[in-house]
Amino acid sequence: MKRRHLLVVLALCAAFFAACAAPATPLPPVAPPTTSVAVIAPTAAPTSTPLPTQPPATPAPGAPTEPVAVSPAGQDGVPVAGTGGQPWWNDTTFYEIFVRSFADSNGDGNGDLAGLIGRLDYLNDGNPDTATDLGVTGVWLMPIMASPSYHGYDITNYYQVNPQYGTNADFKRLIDEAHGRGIRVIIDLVLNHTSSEHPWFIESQDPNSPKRDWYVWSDTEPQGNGWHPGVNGGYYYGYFGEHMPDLSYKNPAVTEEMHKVVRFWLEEMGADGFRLDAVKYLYEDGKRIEHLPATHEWLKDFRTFYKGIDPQAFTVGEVWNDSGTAAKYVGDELDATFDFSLAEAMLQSAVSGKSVNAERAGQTTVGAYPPGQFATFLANHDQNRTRTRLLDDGQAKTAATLQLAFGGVPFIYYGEEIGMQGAKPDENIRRPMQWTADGGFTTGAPWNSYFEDYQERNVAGQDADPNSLLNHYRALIRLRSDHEALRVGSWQSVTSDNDAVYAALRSTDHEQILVLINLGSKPVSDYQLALESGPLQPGLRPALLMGEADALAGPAVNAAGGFADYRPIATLPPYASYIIQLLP
Ligand SMILES: [Ca+2]
Ligand SMILES: [Ca+2]
Ligand SMILES: [Ca+2]
Repeated sequence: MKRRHLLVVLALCAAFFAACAAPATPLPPVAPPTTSVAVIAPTAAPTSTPLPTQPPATPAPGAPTEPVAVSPAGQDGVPVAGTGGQPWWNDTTFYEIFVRSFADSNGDGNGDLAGLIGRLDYLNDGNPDTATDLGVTGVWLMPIMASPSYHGYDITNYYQVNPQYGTNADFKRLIDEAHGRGIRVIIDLVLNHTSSEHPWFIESQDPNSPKRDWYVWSDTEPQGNGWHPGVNGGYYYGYFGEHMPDLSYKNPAVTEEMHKVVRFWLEEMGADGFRLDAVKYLYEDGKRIEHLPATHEWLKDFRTFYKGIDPQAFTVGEVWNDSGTAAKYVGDELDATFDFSLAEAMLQSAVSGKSVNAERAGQTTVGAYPPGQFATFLANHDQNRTRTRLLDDGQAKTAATLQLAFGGVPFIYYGEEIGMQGAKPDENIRRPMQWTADGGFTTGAPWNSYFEDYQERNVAGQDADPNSLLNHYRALIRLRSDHEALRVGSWQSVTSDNDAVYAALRSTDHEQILVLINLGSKPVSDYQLALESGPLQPGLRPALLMGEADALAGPAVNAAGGFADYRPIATLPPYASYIIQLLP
């Protein structure tokens, strides 16, 4: 009860922030609030009233007094508390954190939860009146459970925080501190395999142990990859290597145990959901190792299980495939999956200076998933860093706009917002966060060295530069939080006759926004935009939410609600991002 209440309060806080935060750029008349607005102070303590239907009793001073809109049921019967009947995660901008590399509180060179808590104000200070924070409203923590490896994807105890990162009490404190700032916390959950040092697996090495069939064993060496000899005979399956034996989900005891783990993190530890690692590999059958029907069936049951504990809990899966394949896991299985194809296409458009990749992939994504139920990103902890794949900060800015002005649930990999660099091997794409010209990650010797440019490229330096990549990210995230069309609006590709110009229309019943980007390194004057049909009404007045222009033209709306021969701004400078609200 208490937990559900906290979530609702969080959702109300998010709505409050969205309604009250000032736009990043002062502009001509802003559209009236487009959502029914919660009236509650951001830091209000939970009251005794269970929601979801009751408005909070005491309005914050000066807050609007419209009724609270908490939709009782979403598209699939799951309670939602977000804009336009969408779940809360569509109102959220996430930030992926490798705890070991983010902030070290005790000088041992390893980042930890206390260090992360100390840096939460950088992510979101909880005060809607300040724009000096990044403004993210969710974090995904890469694995924080006990593990012998630096990365943590091989777990030895699913019920204990990695002692190098802190204690379970530290995690609960992180949850409190994050929630107090309007930040939700999801954690990596590794279901497919454990560490070979997990007590379950050590026991399983004994052919007569009751844990033997918790893992995938064969008496004889099977054909195919991923089989490793056991110390007491037999061969075990470990797709990701001998140190990561696959659990056997044919055994109901394994499912039961993992349900216990999920219940523990949701109920006792207060997590808001999970990023599910390597989820397409759960079941295997001979040489078939991914996307097995049994995996899909398991995830359907899993959904029933975790939504039964917390209907607001969020799951996002790693299914590293094309959009259509990844989307098959969404709906009655996971809440969302990461869209790897879209990420690749956005980077391709940014680096080539041509809009075609992002436009086509955008259409594919929108067609493949239930509205908004996909996670966007540019690069994650398994890929070369975004800035390393791009030529300069200008391209990093256009890539950021492509992502954050798209729909879905955006995730930003830590350091991406300052253009941190790094190419594989993996340790080099997971280096310490570059806070200051001295590094600023630890007072001791960092577990891994900073990237070589940390003295010039760091948070402190970019904080002071209004044109920095960091401040571009801050502005984009703030606009997304302030404008429902950017969060949950439909996405329509707008045709441009110049292949360097990307344009899209984002619209809800209440708001229309045109996204316009010059992806190229040269100014563009010869371009015309066209939208065959759309939701527009004649007489729209354009207002700039991002970008600078001497003059701004509105579209001549046609009978089908679209437009043709539209050039909102005479000349688009290199790598310029414009976000234009179309007001009635
Ligand atoms: Ca430490
Ligand atoms: Ca703030
Ligand atoms: Ca497996």
